[in-house]
Amino acid sequence: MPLKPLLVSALATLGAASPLYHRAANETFVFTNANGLNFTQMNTTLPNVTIFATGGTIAGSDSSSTATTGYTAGAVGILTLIDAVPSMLDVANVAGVQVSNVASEDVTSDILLSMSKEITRVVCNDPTMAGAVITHGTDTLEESAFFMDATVNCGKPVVIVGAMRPSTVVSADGPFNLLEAVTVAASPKARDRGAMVVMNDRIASAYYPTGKVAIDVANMTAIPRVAILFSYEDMHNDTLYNAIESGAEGIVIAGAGAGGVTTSFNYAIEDAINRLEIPVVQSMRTVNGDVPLSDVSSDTATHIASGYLNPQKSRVLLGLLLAEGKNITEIAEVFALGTDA
Ligand code: DAS
Repeated sequence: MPLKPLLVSALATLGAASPLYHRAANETFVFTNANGLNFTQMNTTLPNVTIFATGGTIAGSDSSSTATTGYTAGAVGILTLIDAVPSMLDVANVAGVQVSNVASEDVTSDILLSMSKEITRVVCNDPTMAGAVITHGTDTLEESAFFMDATVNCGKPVVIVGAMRPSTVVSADGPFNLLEAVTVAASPKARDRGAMVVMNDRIASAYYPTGKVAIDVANMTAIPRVAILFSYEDMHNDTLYNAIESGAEGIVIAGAGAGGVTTSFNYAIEDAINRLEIPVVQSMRTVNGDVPLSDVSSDTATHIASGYLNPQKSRVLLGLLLAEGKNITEIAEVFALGTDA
């Protein structure tokens, strides 16, 4: 549907484009909004959704149309991904923002912090925008989803989507996943549900248990380094001290059972907390489970139990709390919101 001239004059204020914005030289856009977002369609009866592309298999490419392994993740640009799903334009007007184009192992805290602020700026703070979609590799998708859940707090949907097969394979699942993600992000029913992951006909919550926090990143410039240490029989204390000496400002333990470490390592944890003032969160190396505070507490140090948060989500939360400037006691209070006694 062509754009109504009145709407164009009312809304088409050309803004200075952020460095995040990607615009192919040969692309034709019918509408650029006040934040510099470019739309290939502006149907005024449809909601507006912005897709933030980070890379991953959903943007993967290979010269063979049957290659489902060995392809390059994060190779195809956002405009190509949008063009591959014309039916998306029956659901929403979409703008694409190329945040990065990497395999998800290479998504950094800097990328997430910058993207979170951009989502707040161009989606949350723009009443004409319904929601945001993030295309992402699946390997670390839950970390980024958790980060967005904690830091984008306006009630508009943020939907993270990936794919198991690259965009160039004959059976690519990315296009349909992207259509479903945009459909969810455009829906009023998706509001106030936190960040969600949409793949393979399913909608999952980025943050499942209780104790959810809202963190304001507006004034943050960096996320402090947090190391995850894996617990095992014969675990050596020097892994803890080496991580701290290398610059870790917080530690997460992927503990055995309910956060367990060797007796000797437990003394090292208490030394790190009491003498070095480094917060140590005890999580679990099992795929699912709960670390209750009662299983890691003592009278001699402020232990922190991860509750239902796995090590990678605990790392994200601890980094954000450190960035807020919280001390060990305050950090322990936040983690306690999501733990059983
Ligand atoms: N290497 C993976 C990644 O980018 C591929 C995927 O998206 O599944 O996370």
